[in-house]
Amino acid sequence: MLTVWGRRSSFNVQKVMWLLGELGIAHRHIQAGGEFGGLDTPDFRAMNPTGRVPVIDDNGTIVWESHAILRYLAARHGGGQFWSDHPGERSQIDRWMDWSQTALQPDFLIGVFWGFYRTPEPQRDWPAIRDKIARCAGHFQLLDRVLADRPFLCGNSLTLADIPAGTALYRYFELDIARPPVRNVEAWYRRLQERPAYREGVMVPFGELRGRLDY
Ligand SMILES: N[C@@H](CCC(=O)N[C@@H](CS)C(=O)NCC(=O)O)C(=O)O
Repeated sequence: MLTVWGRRSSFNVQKVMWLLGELGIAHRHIQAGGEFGGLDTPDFRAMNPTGRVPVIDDNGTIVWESHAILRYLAARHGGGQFWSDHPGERSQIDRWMDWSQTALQPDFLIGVFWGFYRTPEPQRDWPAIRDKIARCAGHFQLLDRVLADRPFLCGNSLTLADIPAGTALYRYFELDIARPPVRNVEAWYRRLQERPAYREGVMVPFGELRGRLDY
């Protein structure tokens, strides 16, 4: 049986839990990292030398790095549903995954979620937070334009393209921050919330992380 390591409160773990739910793969889940610890043991480091979650073991195939896991799961278990076999179509999906990891995630997860929510109030760097909130507004306005003529980032159905950026939506809309109206993104978020795998994997209350700078 497939095993996944990683605490449910981890953004990167949530991407994987969401896809596992979409694929309907029976799995064993081991909470690890944060308050659960376990990332420094020799056994864990032998699986993932970086000592981070998520990690999966799929009958002896060990994969770490959330996007590598998403691609592995889609290729191994998705039958072309979430990640196309066609190189051109696949690149459409890949570019949104890479954009999320290199543009949206640093500005939102590091800049806003860590800078604002996870940082105790007296330590908050407000000019930096305001800058990151504005950058995120720009990112979501960009997605809003893309979603003007399609229900999901790469067309009519959910693909891996939606997973990294879509995982950010729950926290983005829950945080007490200024947001521009982004009607198409809001409609996309409602569509994602209709999916049980999204609700269970991603919509995990995160109050325990408020003002907490250590993992
Ligand atoms: N680029 C990696 C980042 C992995 C990462 O930084 N994971 C965090 C959780 S989101 C972690 O393991 N932190 C240590 C901890 O939770 O104890 C990925 O996408 O998987």
